[in-house]
Amino acid sequence: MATVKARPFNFELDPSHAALIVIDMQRDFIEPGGFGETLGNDVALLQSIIPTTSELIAGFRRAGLTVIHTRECHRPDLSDCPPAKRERGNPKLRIGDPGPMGRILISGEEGADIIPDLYPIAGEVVIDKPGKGAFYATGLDDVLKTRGIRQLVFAGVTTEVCVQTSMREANDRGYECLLATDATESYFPRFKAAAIDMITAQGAIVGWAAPVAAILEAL
Ligand code: TIU
Repeated sequence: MATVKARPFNFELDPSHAALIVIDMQRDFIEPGGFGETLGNDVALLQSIIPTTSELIAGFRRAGLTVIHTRECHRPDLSDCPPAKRERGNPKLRIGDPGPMGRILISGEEGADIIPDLYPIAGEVVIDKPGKGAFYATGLDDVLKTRGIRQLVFAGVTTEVCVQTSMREANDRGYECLLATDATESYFPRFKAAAIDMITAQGAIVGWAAPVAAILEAL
């Protein structure tokens, strides 16, 4: 066990049963011309966490621990994209439309892939997910159970959408969840702060939160 100084109280990290989950660090959310920008967001905000997320991934790799990456994306025929998701709002481009990085949020297109700075290395699991949560309609739970994983450290984007949804799904499945606060970001700074507060309130009702340096120190 290794103690991580965390909110709302210390997290006892058991490296032999822990994995890092990096949520949706895709070009479509972080670079101009992708899904995030078509929704009307300033994607530059998300770029600030690339160095810290890279350090966190490197720390897990150095320690020989499991690193899992997710990508929010859909099949080219959109058969796994509910019309309610595609038709929501008034974006410039919808899921499946052609954009500067290929079709928006479609598996296999440049925009749906993970940004080069955080690219998975050989042997790391990449989970493609059609929803906001990483467990919905994916094999993630099986991957984790097969490896004996019981604790999950979360990084990625966006804090209050795909990260928080995935943490809630994980918490309900019995995983202990720790959010890396400077390796996650939102298009809305106040939503990030509120999400961290919600997750850690009521005695870590969803999970714990700690900066990357505290997690690396414990590793
Ligand atoms: N990955 C993820 O968070 N998907 C989103 O659509 N996030 C937004 O904040 N829009």
